[in-house]
Amino acid sequence: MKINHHRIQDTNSKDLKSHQDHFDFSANSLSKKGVDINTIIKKLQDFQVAIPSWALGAGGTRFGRFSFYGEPSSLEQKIEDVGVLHALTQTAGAVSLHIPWDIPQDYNAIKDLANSLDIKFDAVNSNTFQDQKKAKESYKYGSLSNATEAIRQQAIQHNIDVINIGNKLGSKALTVWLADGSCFPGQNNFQTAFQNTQDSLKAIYNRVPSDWKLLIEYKPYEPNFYSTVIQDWGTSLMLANECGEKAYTLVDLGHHLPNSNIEQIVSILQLKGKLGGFHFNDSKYGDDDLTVGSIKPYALFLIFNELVYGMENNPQNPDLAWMIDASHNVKDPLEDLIQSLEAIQEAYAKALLVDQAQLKEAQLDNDVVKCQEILQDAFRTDVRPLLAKARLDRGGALNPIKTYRSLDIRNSLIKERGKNTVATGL
Ligand code: LRH
Ligand code: MN
Repeated sequence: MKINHHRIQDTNSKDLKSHQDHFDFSANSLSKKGVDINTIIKKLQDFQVAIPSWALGAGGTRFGRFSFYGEPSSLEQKIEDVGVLHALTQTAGAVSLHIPWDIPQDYNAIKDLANSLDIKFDAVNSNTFQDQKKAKESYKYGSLSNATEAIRQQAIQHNIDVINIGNKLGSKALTVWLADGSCFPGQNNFQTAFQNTQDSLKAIYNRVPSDWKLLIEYKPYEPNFYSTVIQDWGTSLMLANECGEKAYTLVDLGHHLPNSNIEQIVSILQLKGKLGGFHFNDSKYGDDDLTVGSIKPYALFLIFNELVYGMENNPQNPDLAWMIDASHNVKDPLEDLIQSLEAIQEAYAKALLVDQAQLKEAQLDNDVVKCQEILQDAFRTDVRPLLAKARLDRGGALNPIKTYRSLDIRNSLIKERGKNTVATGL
């Protein structure tokens, strides 16, 4: 399904007047504060987030999975759904594939389809946390960390295969997340598991093309519940440093123990030039993969405040890979992703309103109250008219959820695909 831009403009027409009033008010009050609106709008338009190919169907847990029908049952249909998100939001201009869930059958056809929808291929993800039917070795007790060399070799070769697939699509990064770890004390030798992982990552690193990045994703637990080999940012950083300059850490917001100060982690990784990218989502307890900004919007704002500071002051850190990693148990996957994209844009826009020079001055004066006032003034500013303007000027929807519903897209997808299609992924 491809959305015709005129249909989006039609749905916008009813809200254009009220949008203009809101925008004029915002532009007026922000300009009075010396804010350069046009620069912010340009930065919002340039901020493209990759959609996870594994999160376009209904997610599920071990307790159950409830479909939304009309799910994409092929990579082509997944790319089309990302196209719908991008047409409405103008900020979903990339997709991140997960292998083997999304192995292209016809590379040229897939690339042409993505091109026609202005979708780029961001990082490709390997998968050594599940056994494939025809696989010779099992990853039950680990992959890159496994004590058995034949199993490590199979996992290394899989990552090399994923690089080759990404290369044919124009991707420029490989994301490695390992479930490797243990469920009980004594089950693993921590040092052997770490050393094997380091050596295996180096073998993969040596096959990473010169203009690519290797993104090493950490996670404290699940599916292992006693230890995880790449458990935290420090471990990921150590492994990235051991690999070399093309290796970086990947921060999945849901991969932190309760009350972790993620904005501080982000700040220091940028200072060290080793922050490679994000998997945006939100969570209340564990790796809940909930809608971005739905639980801790202020924490997301504080992370973007560090990102804006880092993008201005840390030229040693490369451009970041912006990706969503979510799972949808009770929401229409496309509506959930639209809300996540909105929350990311909102946090970024509010962070761009922070007067970093004024904040630095207040910090040097130890004026703690003023520091908080500067941050919260930005956080409490309604930036939604700026987001809408950024979308409108690029042909997007003033209100993507409203347009998604008034164009009755889910039912059109059900008519086209039926009720029994199931998307590959989580
Ligand atoms: C692990 C993870 C990783 C993906 C998987 C789908 O929890 O965040 O990024 O490979 O989800
Ligand atoms: Mn992730």
